[in-house]
Amino acid sequence: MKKMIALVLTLALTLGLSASALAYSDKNLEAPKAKDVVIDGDLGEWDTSKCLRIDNVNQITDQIEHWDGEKDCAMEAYVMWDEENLYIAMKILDDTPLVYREGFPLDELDAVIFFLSTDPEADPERTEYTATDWRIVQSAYGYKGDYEFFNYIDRDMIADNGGWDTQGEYGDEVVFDDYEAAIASIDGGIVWESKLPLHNLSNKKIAQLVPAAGMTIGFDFSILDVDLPCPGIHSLRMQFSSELDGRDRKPEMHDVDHNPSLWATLTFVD
Ligand SMILES: [Ca+2]
Ligand SMILES: [Ca+2]
Ligand SMILES: [Ca+2]
Repeated sequence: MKKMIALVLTLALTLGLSASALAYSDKNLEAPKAKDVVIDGDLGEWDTSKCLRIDNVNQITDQIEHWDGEKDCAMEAYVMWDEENLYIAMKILDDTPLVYREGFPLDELDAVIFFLSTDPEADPERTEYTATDWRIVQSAYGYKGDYEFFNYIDRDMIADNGGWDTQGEYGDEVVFDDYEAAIASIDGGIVWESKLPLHNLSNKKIAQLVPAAGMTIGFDFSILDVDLPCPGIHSLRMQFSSELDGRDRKPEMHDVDHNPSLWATLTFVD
């Protein structure tokens, strides 16, 4: 009888766990409505009471041996919205921020990645990207207080990408129209403020997302950190939705690059 109970419990636990792991993570970020945001690297006009944090060892999905704690790599991110745009700001702690080298793939440098679905009705249990799932890599190059920004939108994992193909994979490219960004140095890192017009994530086949209060979408966030770019060195990677244990970490263990059901969520609020 005890064995039977144990078996039933194990089964229930297994089913429960696999169900929750395959319908977005419980982690959620609330995005307040934007009012008069100026993209200048100063977050004085932002509501920073709602934030997501990436600062925990459980969130490392690659190169755990290269993490020296929060001073090395950690971040807070904030999102705000209006009907036409997402505003995304980050406070990044990094002892050597904005390591960039021309010709390197952006995901082997200092970068951040936004993951989002532009379809609020998308099935949270989907285990493959669809045309309305986006993996957007952002990086920047700074020299004497001036910054250049680069976007890379990876669509290679999507079977039917709706005619919106991969762009910016070789770096040194601003893919988005009307994209605005600004960076300011802070103690131990940087503040990065940006505006992403949502018309960029649409075309004749892919409807533009129009945020509204109360709407929830699939969403996630990565930070990549490298402090010395050498060929073959991969960045340390941390993922908002990840809760991995142990010292053996590979991105495939929490494969948000291919499986949106592992993502967290974003809720638009007033
Ligand atoms: Ca500002
Ligand atoms: Ca670092
Ligand atoms: Ca770095």
